[in-house]
Amino acid sequence: MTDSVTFTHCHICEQLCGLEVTVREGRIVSIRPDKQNPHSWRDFCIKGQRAGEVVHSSWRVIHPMRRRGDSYVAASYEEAIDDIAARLRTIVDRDGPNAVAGYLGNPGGFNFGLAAFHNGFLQALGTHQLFGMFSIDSNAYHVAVGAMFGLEWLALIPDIDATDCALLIGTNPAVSKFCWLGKVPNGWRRLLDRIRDGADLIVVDPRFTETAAKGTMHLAPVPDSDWALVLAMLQVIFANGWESLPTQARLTSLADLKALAASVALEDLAAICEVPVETIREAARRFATAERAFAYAATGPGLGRNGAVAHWLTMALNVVTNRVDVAGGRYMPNWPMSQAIYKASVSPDSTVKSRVRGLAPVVGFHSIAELADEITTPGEGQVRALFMSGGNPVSSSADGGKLADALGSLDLLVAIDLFQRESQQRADWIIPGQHFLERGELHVGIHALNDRPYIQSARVAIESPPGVRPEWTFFRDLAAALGLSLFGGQIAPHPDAVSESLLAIGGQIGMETIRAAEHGIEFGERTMGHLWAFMDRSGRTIDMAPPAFVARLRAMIEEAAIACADPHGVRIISRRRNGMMNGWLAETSGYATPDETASSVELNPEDARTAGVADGDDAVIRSDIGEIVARVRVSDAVRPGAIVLAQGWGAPLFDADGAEVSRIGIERNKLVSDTDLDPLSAVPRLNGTRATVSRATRRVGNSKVDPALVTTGT
Ligand SMILES: Nc1nc2c(c(=O)[nH]1)N[C@H]1C(S)=C(S)[C@@H](COP(=O)(O)OP(=O)(O)OC[C@H]3O[C@@H](n4cnc5c(=O)[nH]c(N)nc54)[C@H](O)[C@@H]3O)O[C@H]1N2
Ligand SMILES: Nc1nc2c(c(=O)[nH]1)N[C@H]1C(S)=C(S)[C@@H](COP(=O)(O)OP(=O)(O)OC[C@H]3O[C@@H](n4cnc5c(=O)[nH]c(N)nc54)[C@H](O)[C@@H]3O)O[C@H]1N2
Ligand code: SF4
Ligand SMILES: [Mo]
Repeated sequence: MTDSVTFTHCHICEQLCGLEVTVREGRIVSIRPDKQNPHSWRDFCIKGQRAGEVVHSSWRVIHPMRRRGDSYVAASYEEAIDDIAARLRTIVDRDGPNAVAGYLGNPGGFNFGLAAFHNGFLQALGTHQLFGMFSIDSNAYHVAVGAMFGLEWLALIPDIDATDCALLIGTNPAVSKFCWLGKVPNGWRRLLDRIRDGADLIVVDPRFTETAAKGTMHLAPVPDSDWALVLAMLQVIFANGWESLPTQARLTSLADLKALAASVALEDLAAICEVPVETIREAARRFATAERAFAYAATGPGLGRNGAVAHWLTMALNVVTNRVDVAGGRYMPNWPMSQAIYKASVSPDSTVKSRVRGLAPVVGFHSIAELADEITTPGEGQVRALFMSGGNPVSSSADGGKLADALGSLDLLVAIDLFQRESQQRADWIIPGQHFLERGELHVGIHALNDRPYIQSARVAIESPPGVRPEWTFFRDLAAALGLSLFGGQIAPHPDAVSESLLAIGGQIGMETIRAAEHGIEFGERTMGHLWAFMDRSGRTIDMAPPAFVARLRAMIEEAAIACADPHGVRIISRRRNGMMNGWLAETSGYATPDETASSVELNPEDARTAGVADGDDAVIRSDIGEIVARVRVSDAVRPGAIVLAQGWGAPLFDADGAEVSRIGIERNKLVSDTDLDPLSAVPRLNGTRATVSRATRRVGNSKVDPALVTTGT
């Protein structure tokens, strides 16, 4: 039998690496980088390489599964649609459409058909109860650029090749690969080339990361204190007259920003972030006086409780040193339609505040940290049904234990996933996910984040297991059963029709041309100045000191003064691992990479001594809301006062009968409160979580979990 070879791209992270997939007798035998793909293949990594193991995993959900008591029975799609439609009718008739909610996870967002139809279905139903993973990923950035530029979806790509100084704040691209709200293919290696040619790389991270190891300067602030560090840098820049303002756009409230920066003594700001004054001065000097530079903050500060202010100040740093929309700085990708496309393709347009806490949605979604309370708090609009599409918030979001209990109390929980994990454990229905290698689709939304005009349509590399249908058809059929018209009846109910309508917004390239290009197509030159053109067209100025941010910063300065006088335990931060994608792939590449201990806590020798623990011991990590036990790894790479727990581990897998078959690692987000949110962004304190460490008398694992089920994953 001959092999069949398909050229497509990976859908696991924004890099969308070109793949060459070989299938023999119905099985994937190799996945290689598609070197004819002009754009992205150089990032190709173990996650894409081992995607075939996910496709062929024996734990995959391969037919709709219906809950009977504590286990599941296989059912047909028709039975699923009939039952779910009937239950929804009852719920909506009784409680109204806002009793139905949705959660779209990260892989849900990477799945064009699923994202479009999940959102489209819930919008057609008329609910505002849409929860998204942005609140545990990027909200801090969205609210900051929204307040400054009027564009929550603004992607500002770092122009790595032309930069003389990269200031990286809470990002580890040596592992994560420069893909967060904009992407630079092969960005890490391109940056290494620049450094070799003499560029500065200043890394701000409480851990001496793989990225910091290649840097020219490393600053290790206290977790969640980047705002103080960046404010101090602004102060130094203003005091030395190093600012250089952009001429293409008008700035408002710059005087307020300057006054704020000068309002706190440099020594005090240095004491808050615990970075020496001289180091701050030097970093500010290098950044501000470099000919071309960019500052880039990502999830490190973004997932703390002070993230929105940190992101605002970082962007302000770029603006006052003229690093925006210029060579070597941060630029808006040159798709005239990129913003429209991205917004329209992934997010609904909702402005309704949340019922229980009264918080505004960000990019159209409520914070996932609000979901448990929305489910358990009685009253009109109480959530009674939930569609969970390609996400695992019990592991990925705050207070997973509380959320799991809330999910268990729903009248209807429908999960669409490749596997049954703990978020799906109490689902009434599990609808099979279709692996990305089984999907032919054009994800215009993610492609709109490219650093240059490039696009590729994914192709089907292998057929789905018999009977597994595209996920979007589930929502299409459910809408039909309920008599709902999707997309306002304006677009045919097919993902290609949605893609085409989005492509038409820009009118730059058509579907036929894209489909004909097996390895993707570059269709224009990279140009800059698009942000300024947008600001000009919309008559906007850049707000350098948005009032809500100023008020919050003032409050933080006061809080910090108190916190400094009251030394506490340690603060937890996260790290990503090569073989994992957030909480999935543990079952394949996650534990295939030897350094990837799932159940360890990394801490500084000083903190280990204080806690009375040594390398290899087990330690209890206790926060305000819970405790876990982890294996100690003493490491000089972590600054004192910070401890590192890898995020994403701890997702158990269940087999088709509902019994648990595998548990790897610890569920660190069970230590994070779902009420202690950044008031500007509604992000829980996933980084900077306060905790104490002490010697454990029992084995590694979660307190609520039978230790016998726990493996160390090494
Ligand atoms: N291999 C792999 N790659 C991935 C992913 C994955 O799970 N695995 N996930 C993808 C996703 S969804 C995203 S959003 C991107 C994210 O991409 P990044 O934002 O680069 O994510 P991380 O690699 O976690 O880097 C965050 C860094 O912030 C540091 N940090 C933690 N708290 C603080 C703080 O308070 N201040 C500062 N300055 N630093 C802090 C951590 O030590 C860590 O090194 O990565 C993507 N790429
Ligand atoms: N402490 C801490 N917490 C974090 C982070 C951190 O750095 N620290 N990072 C955060 C970030 S950046 C993110 S993006 C979130 C992610 O948060 P989530 O999106 O909620 O979590 P994931 O682990 O990505 O969810 C993956 C689920 O999607 C399923 N899946 C994979 N592919 C498909 C598919 O094609 N179809 C369907 N239907 N399902 C699929 C997987 O089986 C898995 O169950 O986690 C956040 N949580
Ligand atoms: S997971 Fe790896 S192979 Fe897949 S797109 Fe991301 S970097 Fe590329
Ligand atoms: Mo993310």
